[in-house]
Amino acid sequence: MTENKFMAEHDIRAAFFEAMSRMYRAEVPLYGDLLDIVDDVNRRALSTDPGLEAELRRRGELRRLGQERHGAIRVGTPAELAMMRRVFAVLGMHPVGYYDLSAAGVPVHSTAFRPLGLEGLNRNPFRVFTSLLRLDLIGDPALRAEATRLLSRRTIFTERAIAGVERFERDGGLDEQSATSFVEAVLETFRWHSDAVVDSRTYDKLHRAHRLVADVVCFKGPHINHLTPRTLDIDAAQQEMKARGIKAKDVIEGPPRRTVPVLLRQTSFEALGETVRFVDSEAGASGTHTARFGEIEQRGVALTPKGRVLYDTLLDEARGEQGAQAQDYEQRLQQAFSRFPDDLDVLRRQRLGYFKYTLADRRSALPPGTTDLETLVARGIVEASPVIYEDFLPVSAAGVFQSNLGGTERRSYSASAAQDAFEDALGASVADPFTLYDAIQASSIASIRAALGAPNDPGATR
Ligand code: OOG
Ligand code: NI
Repeated sequence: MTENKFMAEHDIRAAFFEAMSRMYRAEVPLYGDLLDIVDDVNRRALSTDPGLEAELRRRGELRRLGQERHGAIRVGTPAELAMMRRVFAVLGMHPVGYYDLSAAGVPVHSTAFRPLGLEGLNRNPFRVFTSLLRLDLIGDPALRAEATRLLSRRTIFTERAIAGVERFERDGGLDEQSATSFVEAVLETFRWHSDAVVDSRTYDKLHRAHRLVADVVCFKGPHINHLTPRTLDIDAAQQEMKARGIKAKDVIEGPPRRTVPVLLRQTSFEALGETVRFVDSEAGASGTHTARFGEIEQRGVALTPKGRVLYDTLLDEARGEQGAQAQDYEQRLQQAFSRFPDDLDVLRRQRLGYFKYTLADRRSALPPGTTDLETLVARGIVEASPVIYEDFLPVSAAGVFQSNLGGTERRSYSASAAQDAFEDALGASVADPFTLYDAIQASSIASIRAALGAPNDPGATR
C-alpha cells in the first residue's frame, strides 16, 4: 500500500472546513454578513497599503486569508475530548496550548486544535478552540450527578465517524472516498440541534448553576458556536458592524490599536436567542437558548516569552480592579501599552517577538566572513519577517465566553489550572506554542547559515 493513495491531511481539513463553513452560514445568516464585511475591509486594507499585500504574499498568507477561520466547541466528558483529539488528527489538527478559564468564572479548561507547522497553516489555517466542561466546579452534588448522568447517555460521534478514525489510525491515512465520507459524518457532531435532551425544568436548573453547563449538557452534541474570520483592520470592521446595526461589543479584546499589531485582537457580537424544544414541549414548553454568536479577529506578531510577560503585565495594569468594564478602559489600555515598543525592528532586536529570516536576493553583496545575523540584516542581505500568532489569549477568551453567555456574570472559581487532568482526559499532552514559534525562527536561521556555508553556531546568529 503506497502513501499516494491517501488524501493529504491538509486537503481533508480544507474539505471539512468548507463543509462546516457552508453549514454554519445556513444556520447563522449573520455569519454571512460578517464574511462580507471582513472581505470588504480586507480588500480596502490591501488596496490602500501595497506594502501589506507584498508582505502577506512573502509570508505565504495572502492566499489563506480568505479562508482563515477559527471556531469553538465545548465538550462534556473526557471520553468526548479524547475522541475529538483523534478526529482532529485525521484533519491534521493537534492540541496546542492549555487555557484555564476557571479563574475568570467559566467552568472549563481548553486547548486549540490546529495544524502545527507553517506549511499546514498556510495550506488551510483552520483552528478549533475546544473546551472541556469541569463538572468538579459545580458545587451542588445532586446537580453534578444529574449532569454526569445526562452526559453518560449521549454519543456525540456517528458510527461512521468513529469507523473513519479507526481506519485512519490503522492504515495511516484515508483515500479520497473514505475521507469524503468521514468529513460528512464528522460534520454531524457540530450541527445545531434545536431539540434539547432535557425537560425545561432540568434546563432551568442547570442554567442557574451556570449558563455554560446548560449549553453543554442539555443538547445532543457540541454545536459549533462561532466561526471567526481574520480581518486586516479590526477597527474598521467593528465600525462597519455597528453601521450595519450588528450589536458588536464595545471593547475589542487584546492589545490596543498599534502600528505593529501583536498577538490577537478580537470582537464579538451578541449571541442569538434560539428557539429550543424541550422534551416536555408537548406541554408548550419551548424556550430560547443562546448558543451561537459572531466574532472577528486581527492577528499580529507572535511574542516570545519575554514579550508575553510584558503583554500580560501591561494588560493587567490596564484592567486594574474593574477589568474591561471601566469607563476609561480604552485610554488605560493605550496608556499602559505605550511601554510596549511599536516598531518591528525594535521588537525583533529586543527579542520580544518571533521572526522568520530569509535570504534576500543580494548574495553577491555578501562580505567575506560575515556571519553575524544582525550585520546581515542591517546590510539587507537577510530579511526578517514577523511570525504571526496562531493561538489564543486566555483573558480574551474569558471575555468572549462572558459576552456570549449573555453575561455581566462575574463569578470566579477558586480551583486552579488543572493541566495534568486535562491532558489525562485528552489522552495526550498539548504542544507548547512557544516551542512551535521558536522552531520556525530557529530553522529559518539554520537554513541561512547553511546557505552561507557558515558553521551552525546559533550563538553567532542570535
Ligand atoms: C470559546 C471562547 C474562546 C476565542 O476566540 O478566544 C474563543 C467559547 O465560547 O466556546 O473562541
Ligand atoms: Ni473565538
